[in-house]
Amino acid sequence: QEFLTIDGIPVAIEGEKNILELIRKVGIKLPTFCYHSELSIYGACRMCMVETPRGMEAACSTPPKAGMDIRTNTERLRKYRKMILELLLANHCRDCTTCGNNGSCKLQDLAMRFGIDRVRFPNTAAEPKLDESSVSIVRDQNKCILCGDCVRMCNEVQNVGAIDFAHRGAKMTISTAFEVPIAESPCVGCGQCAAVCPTGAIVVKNDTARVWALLDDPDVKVTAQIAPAVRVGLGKEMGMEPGENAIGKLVAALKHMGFDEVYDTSTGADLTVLEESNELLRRLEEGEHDWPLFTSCCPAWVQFCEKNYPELMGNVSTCKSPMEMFAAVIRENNRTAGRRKAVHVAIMPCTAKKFEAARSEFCSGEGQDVEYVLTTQELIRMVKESGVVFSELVPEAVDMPFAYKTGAGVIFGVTGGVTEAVLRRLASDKSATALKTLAFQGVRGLEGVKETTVPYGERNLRIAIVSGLGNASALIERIRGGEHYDFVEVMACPNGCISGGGQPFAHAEEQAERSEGLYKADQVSRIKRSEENPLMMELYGGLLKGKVHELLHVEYPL
Ligand code: HC1
Ligand code: SF4
Repeated sequence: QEFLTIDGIPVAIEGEKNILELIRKVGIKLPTFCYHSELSIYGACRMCMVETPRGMEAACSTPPKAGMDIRTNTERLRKYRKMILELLLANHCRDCTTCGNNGSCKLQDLAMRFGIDRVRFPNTAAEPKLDESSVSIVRDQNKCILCGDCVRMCNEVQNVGAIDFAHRGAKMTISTAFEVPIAESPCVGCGQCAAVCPTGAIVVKNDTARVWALLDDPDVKVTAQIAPAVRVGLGKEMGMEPGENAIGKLVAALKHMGFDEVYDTSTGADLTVLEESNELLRRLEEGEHDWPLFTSCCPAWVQFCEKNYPELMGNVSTCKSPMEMFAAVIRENNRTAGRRKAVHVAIMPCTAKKFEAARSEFCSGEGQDVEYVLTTQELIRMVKESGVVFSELVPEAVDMPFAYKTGAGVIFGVTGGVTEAVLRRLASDKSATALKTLAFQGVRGLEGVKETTVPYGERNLRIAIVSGLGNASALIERIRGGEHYDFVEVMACPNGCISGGGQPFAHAEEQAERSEGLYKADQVSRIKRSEENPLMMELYGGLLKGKVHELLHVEYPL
């Protein structure tokens, strides 16, 4: 075993890539702007400098060596860190109280932590330079500190390449190609750049004011649906444990804020399971299709496919996403009941859902089926604004007539969940043991690429589950190279919706807790298979009769 010392204490080296990981392992919160373990090392911000006998070194880009003597908190380092912060603040706006990232900004946080009470240099910050062209995210170049986290996320993890560094020296910025508005770039609105941005340079588009206005209108009935991943994504800001399931409190909070009826998107997911399994079965019976069948519930993936692999759009399931299936059913229910003006709002972990809601495919004569999408971050803001103490709310149940859901619909929020739910539907053995065995057949876990083979009748179904668009691209290249898959689940965000761009930012440990939270919710669900949801039988025998195609399926332009 090899050791080095950190602030005089011997620490074992256990395969860490850099000394930053070792320092954090022993519980020292070394500051960084540009370090994310899942991204390549950039070493630009210099906040993680430490002293070694060789001098000052950036901890993120220094591999550990036996015998190293590392100091993390010397007078020289403190001065150095303060200087970096002051220089950043010298050309950064100081509108913290009105910034979209107020309270979750690393620059603000570190300025406070290192006691920056004045900046010795004149402020040269330029006026805000907003790009509001996207329905999902808003960029303000003048709040950018050039850490490059967004660029590496968009290029390395998502393989989208919508943004990059442009110009040199003091003129350096992050830009789209030819500086076109972000909505005209290859961006798919996944929001992962906003999730890693340490300042307010990229934030989630804020629709809270519009929803408040709606809630105040007595002539409008406002309904809501809550996505699977939202319930486990609230975290400490709402007084919850990481990954704690807060669905009951969420319903109570929404009711308090003025929503008339609140439903669970998991009910919509049950519809998706039934439709998607039918589609797969039909394709298997017909046998002449191009393979595989790709899932369609993630709007950033659908847009990525449209923009980059249009020839594969015929392989993308015709199922609407659970959010849109459910919204169409709710609209139809309101129509047949002759209800007063009704507007539907979806609470999602996802920034791309804002784009999905606005697509013409999901609009009827009455407007968008989902009028507004609020991300988890926006919902947290609204709850805080309302004054409700979330942690003290008494949990409430979702409303009739759509109060039934299954565990299968809840696990949609984590990578592999859609596949597991579909396989539960397809399995001929409906025993509890078969259900448990399925969970151990390679569908669970937070790896970016999972593969499994499941027997079905005479044949074996080859299945791939990918999260992160970079992983999707790599798999598509293998499929183009001749590899065969029957079914492929794609979620654009690494780990699936639990890590959606609209969720509060979470490190790997908290993401694992969110995943655990959804599987626990499934475990305590009385009904675990979508086809056993009593509401499904009622819907197919009633409201959906003769309308399955119209309400539950979509034709994206090929
Ligand atoms: Fe998702 Fe889905 S799982 S896409 O990640 O299929 O956003 O949570 O609501 O629609 O159900 C998101 C989550 C969500 C849909 C479902
Ligand atoms: Fe790239 Fe996603 Fe950000 Fe768009 S939203 S710039 S695709 S990371």
